[in-house]
Amino acid sequence: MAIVVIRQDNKIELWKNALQKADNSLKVYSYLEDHPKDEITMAVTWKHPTGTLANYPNLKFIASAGAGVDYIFEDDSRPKNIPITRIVDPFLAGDMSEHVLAVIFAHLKNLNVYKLDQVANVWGPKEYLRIKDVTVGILGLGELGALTATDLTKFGFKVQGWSRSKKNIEGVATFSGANEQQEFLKTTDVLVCLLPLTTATEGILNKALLSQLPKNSYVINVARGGHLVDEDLIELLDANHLSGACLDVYHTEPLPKSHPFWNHKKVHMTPHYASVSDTNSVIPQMVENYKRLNSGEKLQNLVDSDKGY
Ligand code: NDP
Ligand code: OXD
Repeated sequence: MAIVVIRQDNKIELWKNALQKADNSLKVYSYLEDHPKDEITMAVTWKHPTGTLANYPNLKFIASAGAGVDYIFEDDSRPKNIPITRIVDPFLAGDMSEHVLAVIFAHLKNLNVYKLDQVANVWGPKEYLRIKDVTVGILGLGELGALTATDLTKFGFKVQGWSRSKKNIEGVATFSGANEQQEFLKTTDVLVCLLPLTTATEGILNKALLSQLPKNSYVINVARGGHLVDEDLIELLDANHLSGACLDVYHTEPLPKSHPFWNHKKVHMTPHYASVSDTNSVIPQMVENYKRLNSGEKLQNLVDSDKGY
């Protein structure tokens, strides 16, 4: 029984060492080194190269090193009948909430526009927004969306959220399902997307949906690039229906240099780093799940394969 770490960024050794340090009885390999493939029962992965999960004949479960699992479902060659787990972690949720708060405050006070003015040597005072006049609407009221919503209420924002099933969150107006989406959108000044990417949510941030927001609304996508129809966003920004957008995630990452977002004055970009799994905090849940796997107990933070999240 052994664990393989599969990721394509420069954090593979960090994860391998952190797992090993958490329990030195574990056998942990990087997928890049020589390793006994038939011994591997758990794969700890983040955006693995397509096809790599199929290399392990005795794989018993796949642990996503992030909250999202869309990239696992996209790999058709993955072993299909084994459990998938994901990260649920207070730092991951807290870091996302802090990111969204920072973006919203920058929007209220025009900070990104002033940065452009500064670069162009322009002295251009602009009207700003007050917290009490702004309603933030969050698509997705799960681990990250619910905390972000609650934190926003503490600063005095009016907050509402939309999810698949009805929620009850203190101080937050909640909407659910297709029937209540229009009502949610028409009073949302700042829209934050914190949905998982599934067949049901792909392309949800399209012209039909974004047009229902009031004029001058602002859009924040911190979920997945696949939620957004890029051309529709640009059309609504250029038509001055939307006042701006802040994006952390893209269809292709890194975003190709030729993409129009790079030079669009109303698009503010961050490089998919709104919130990142902290090994110190999340490794214990991975080790616990490995132990549960070996003793036949139910795993924590299981993904529902039918729903895709
Ligand atoms: P959760 O699974 O905890 O929450 C998902 C929420 O979306 C739930 O409220 C769920 O509703 C709702 N939802 C799902 N499908 C639909 C649908 N079809 N219609 C309406 N609502 C729907 O996810 P997390 O909060 O942990 O994470 C959300 C996403 O954030 C991740 O999947 C990932 O893509 C992204 N992320 C981005 C990061 C970044 O750095 N940019 C970092 C971490 C995550 P219900 O509760 O009823 O099931
Ligand atoms: C995640 C992410 O899903 O970092 O955890 O995007």
